[in-house]
Amino acid sequence: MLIKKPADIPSSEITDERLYVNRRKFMAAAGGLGLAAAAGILLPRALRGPGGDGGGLVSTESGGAVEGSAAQGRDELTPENKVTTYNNYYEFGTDKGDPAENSGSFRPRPWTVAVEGLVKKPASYQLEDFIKPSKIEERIYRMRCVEAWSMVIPWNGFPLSDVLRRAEPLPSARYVELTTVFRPQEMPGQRRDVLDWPYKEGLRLDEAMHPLTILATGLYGKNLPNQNGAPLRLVVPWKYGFKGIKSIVKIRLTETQPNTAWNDANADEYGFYANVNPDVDHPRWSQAKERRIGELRKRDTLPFNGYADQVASMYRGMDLRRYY
Ligand SMILES: Nc1nc2c(c(=O)[nH]1)N[C@H]1C(S)=C(S)[C@@H](COP(=O)(O)O)O[C@H]1N2
Ligand SMILES: [Mo]
Repeated sequence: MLIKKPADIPSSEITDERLYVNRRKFMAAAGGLGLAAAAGILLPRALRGPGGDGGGLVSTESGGAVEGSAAQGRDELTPENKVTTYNNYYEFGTDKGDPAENSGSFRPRPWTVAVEGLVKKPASYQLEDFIKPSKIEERIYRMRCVEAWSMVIPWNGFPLSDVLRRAEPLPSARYVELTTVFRPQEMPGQRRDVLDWPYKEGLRLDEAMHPLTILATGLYGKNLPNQNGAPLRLVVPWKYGFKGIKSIVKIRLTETQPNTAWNDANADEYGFYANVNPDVDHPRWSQAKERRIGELRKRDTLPFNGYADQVASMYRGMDLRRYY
């Protein structure tokens, strides 16, 4: 995220090279059939979207949402071992491999989540009471980091709106602030002043209530690995990855726009909205293209990460260059 140190650049280049080699090996093993076919993970034309009624299907080929070549429009799942070893989770270190390496002794259970602020029914939940297994569904989402790489991840989770409704927001509630656990004993990164701990994120209430916004409890059908934000993290697929706060302990409804960890650290580079937008560059690099982890060629970045049909209306009339 921060990418302040030039040293980060060579290290990410090294990672890229390794991914290419792995992919080539995989394709060779498949006799040229291709990565997804070999792994049996070719996605159906329509990705699974919100709700079970089919009304929210996210089609990869619908309405011109995906531009470019046919190859560009194909959404293959990012291999699980990439999803769990290429992470941003500064509580465990600032390199992509650090979270997988340094999060082994983090204890995601027992876990308590507080829902508080401008709600009729503030409450503190044990994880088991907070998560209703019957509500857990799979959501295959395209994810896009502000660093211009992307992945396609099968999440397991439930809509954030479920918990917000349960708490009964007061009419004055307009925003939701989420906070990561503070455990410097288990999180070596929190012993350094990389960010103002604990990590915080925020959404406008309508964004938080949107059916695409989920609290994820797992990926690839398993409990979330520590490095991906166990036991509970936010996933907002039309926003840059940094909005996806991990290991959440507090959800607070507020009247005013909450501070967020990245906005506090560098407001010019990381805005509150952070909607994926190919037309608004990060001050130090373009956002027009992205590289899917595991792929060689860059692809065009889509407005709202390809979810414009479902979310653009929330921003009608807003200057998205100002509210980036
Ligand atoms: N608490 C916390 N949450 C965080 C981060 C972090 O450093 N700390 N990094 C963010 C960034 S920049 C990204 S891209 C995503 C990465 O999620 P993933 O590792 O599951 O892909 O987590 C986000 N959530
Ligand atoms: Mo990110």
